[in-house]
Amino acid sequence: MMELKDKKILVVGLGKSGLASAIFLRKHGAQVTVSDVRSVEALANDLPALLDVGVMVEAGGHGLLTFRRQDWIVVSPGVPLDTPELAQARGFGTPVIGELELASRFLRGKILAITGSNGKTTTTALCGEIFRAAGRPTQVGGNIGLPVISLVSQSTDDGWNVLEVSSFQLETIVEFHPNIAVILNITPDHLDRHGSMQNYVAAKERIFANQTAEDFSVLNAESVESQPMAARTKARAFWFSARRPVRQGSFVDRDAIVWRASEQSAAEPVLPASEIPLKGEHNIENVLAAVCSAKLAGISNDVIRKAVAAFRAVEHRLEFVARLGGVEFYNDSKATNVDATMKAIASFPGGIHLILGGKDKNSDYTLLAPLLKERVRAVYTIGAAAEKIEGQIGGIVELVRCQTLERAVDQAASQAKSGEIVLLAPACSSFDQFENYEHRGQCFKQYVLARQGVEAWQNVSA
Ligand code: UMA
Repeated sequence: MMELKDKKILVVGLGKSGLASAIFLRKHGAQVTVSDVRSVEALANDLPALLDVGVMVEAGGHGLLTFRRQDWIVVSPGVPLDTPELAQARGFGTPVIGELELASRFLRGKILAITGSNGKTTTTALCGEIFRAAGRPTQVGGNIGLPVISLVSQSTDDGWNVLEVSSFQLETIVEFHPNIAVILNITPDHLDRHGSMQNYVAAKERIFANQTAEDFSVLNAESVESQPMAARTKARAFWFSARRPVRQGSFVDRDAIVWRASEQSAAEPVLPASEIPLKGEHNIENVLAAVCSAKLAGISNDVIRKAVAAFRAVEHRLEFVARLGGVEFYNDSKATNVDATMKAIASFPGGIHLILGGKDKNSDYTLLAPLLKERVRAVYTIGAAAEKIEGQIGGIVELVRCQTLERAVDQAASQAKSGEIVLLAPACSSFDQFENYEHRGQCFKQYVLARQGVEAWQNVSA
């Protein structure tokens, strides 16, 4: 545990993580300053809660002086680590950690941590449901939306903390130590921040860094990075695969999800694949990873089977929104990279009207070409990345430049025929036009649902 009383601690970034960290630190007696690039006006909602408890706030930029003479610096996940201010602080020997690391110093109970480029929110939510169904005291948090520091006060020694962790959070861990750590998959994402695929993979692998022979690492047998990682981890490696049997772990055997406890044991059926209530092959992998984690935590097949069957898609992940005039609308606003968009497209046989665009993350959209050709009728581009996307996929499918999401929904809805799909799976982050991906997904749903009125009117006038 860290001694916080009277320590000078700077929190960088006043989003969800920064706010929760600052309040936690202040409650434990630290002298806290928060620094954010946003203006006082933009931060207005959060300021009273901080100022009332004696937290100092620097708004409108990070001052070099503010980063001096601190005992600790706690950075929010979205803050890049290579800024001059942080470099200066490190030069003075000031420890720089993230909110996940801070929280893990105080969190009680066991930790199941899940990372991956895609599917981590669904898998985390599903694991949370399975662990709860098994009667384990369970808290769910992390990148899924609730900062881990907010889980500390309710954590108990006999409980489980089921955490979604991102590469941003893993970059700043020091002692964070999950009992079970899962890497679902690694495909290009956040290259604008990490600089290279190698750095991104290395950040993800940090999830295993502090594990010991008492712990479990869970890896995807279909991922090229997995074998070398399994060789490096000190934990016991377990596997999951949607394609072939694994030595120990979970896999698909004919129509069943099965579990093999060790190389010497026979595989036992856990649930029929037909009972998985989620669309897309990628969700089979998510369920396999959740089954593997639950079995490693000693949960019975019967509990797992019931919890999986009762699970519903998480908001903004291939979420069904409405059927209007025979056209189905799906919100996959969380598809913030090319691989996630490919998985979303692959979940439908064809007839897709796809909304793409937002803030580019140095992505390669040409990778979408084969699936676009095969399954997509038209692409509707929005946001800052529109031009780059159009340049890379031009000539493959019909392109409609829409600029805004609202216009894209209108255009796609009017072009789609009965039996076809309108899919928001933008392959980009949302920050050019929205607060975050949740806000983008909410707006999409609002625009779609507003069309119910349009549809009703058209039916009457027809
Ligand atoms: N800021 C600065 N200086 C900078 C950069 C940002 O002051 O150089 C400020 C911004 O002005 C803003 C604040 O930092 O006020 C935002 O901090 P943040 O981006 O870390 O956002 P939080 O609200 O704290 O949310 C974070 C995660 N955000 C990111 O990783 C970008 C949330 O994940 C997470 O749910 C939340 O903590 C709780 O744990 C979102 C995300 O997009 C969903 N994650 C990425 C992903 O899933 O791909 C990794």
